[in-house]
Amino acid sequence: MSGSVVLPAEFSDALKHTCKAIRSAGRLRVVSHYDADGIAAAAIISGALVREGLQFHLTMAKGFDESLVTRLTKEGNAAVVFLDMGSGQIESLEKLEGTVMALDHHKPVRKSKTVLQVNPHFHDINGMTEACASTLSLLLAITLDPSNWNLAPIALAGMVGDRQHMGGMRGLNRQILDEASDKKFVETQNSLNLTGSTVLKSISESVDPYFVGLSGRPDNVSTFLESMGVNADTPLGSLDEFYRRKLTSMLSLRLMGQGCRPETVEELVTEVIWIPSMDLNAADLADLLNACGRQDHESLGVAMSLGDRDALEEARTLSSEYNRKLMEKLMSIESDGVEQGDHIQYFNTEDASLAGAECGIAMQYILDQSKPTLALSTVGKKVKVSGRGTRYLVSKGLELAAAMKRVAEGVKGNGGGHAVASGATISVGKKDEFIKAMDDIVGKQLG
Ligand SMILES: [Mn+2]
Repeated sequence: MSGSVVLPAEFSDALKHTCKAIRSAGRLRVVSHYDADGIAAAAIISGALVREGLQFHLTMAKGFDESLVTRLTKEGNAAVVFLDMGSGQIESLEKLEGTVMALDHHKPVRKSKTVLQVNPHFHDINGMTEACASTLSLLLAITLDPSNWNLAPIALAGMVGDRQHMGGMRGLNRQILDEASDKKFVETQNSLNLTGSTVLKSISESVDPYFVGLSGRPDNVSTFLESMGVNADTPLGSLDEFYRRKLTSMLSLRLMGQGCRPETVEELVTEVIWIPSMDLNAADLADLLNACGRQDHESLGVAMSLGDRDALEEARTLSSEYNRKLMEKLMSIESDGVEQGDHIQYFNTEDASLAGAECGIAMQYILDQSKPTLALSTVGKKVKVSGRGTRYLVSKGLELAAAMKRVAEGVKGNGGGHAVASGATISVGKKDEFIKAMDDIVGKQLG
């Protein structure tokens, strides 16, 4: 392995075999997932293939389904590589002709005799917290050619996109971050987890974290900064130590005052990963990739990651439009509150694509911490439900995904997800019944 990344021998072997298969394929079909990690993984593999002078055709997919399999079968590819998916669909992958590879960090069903799987789970490495699809793609890229270390910043954005940086980078991700800083592709610093060209903008435009009374309200932020003697027009990074500390403690106090859980307050100061070549940090890049994915502009995300400045500007426009809509809804939740059940709280929202983010941020920063939150949006004759709890509520017995699944199926809909975040789809007429039943079952879980 190039650089100082240490891997179990079998893991290195799997990467080397995959490299060999890619080189001998001639032309490669690449399929990746449309979220930040998937787009970052696709950008890394694309960059590496271009450097190798190999031809490829990339498609970003919302998920793995039969229509994708049918399409790939019809194409009759000599070689296909799946990124951020595939290990859970091994049976379907085995039916495809040609060389089939999967770089995936989701729990694999089993090993395969015909499909080349690169998956951390096979080597006792946690794929939820220590390696994502962009981690694997970078490892493959640097196995192909160590010059591909310059793609490491994209991988770091993918890790942030999959929330693997929470509580600090670990394992393989940590190794990549350390090596990328040694090689000067990134710079790390513990600082306020905010972005924006001035202190004023960093706070007033901040959606996550959401500061009650300050987010979306530049006049209030001006007064707040004035009271501390902080110049509103200074870039956050140029504040001197004294004011930086003062600002950090005041913002922490505000988050505590608005009822945030201690783990949320702790996230205010994080290891910020600066990418000098792109003039932004890894979290910003992850946000931009998410914005591209959500609005069906994945190729923009790939181009931007590989250094296309126009693509970067376009992605910024998409992202700020998204943040503006999100901010508007959060401010209305802040001022008007939400509907209260005995054990849950809920609100209606128009844009189903924003519901999950609105629900998560409102739960974390604005609403009652003792009740999980549901966001409901009507799409045609269906109601899409996003649900969010907190890690604390999970520790108290909340199993939101199980509740959503059971209650949704009880009204002939469907639901699922994981402990903290989950979703359901039900028919419009069953909305009240669904809310009532959710309230009861969550009450039993937390009781
Ligand atoms: Mn992923």
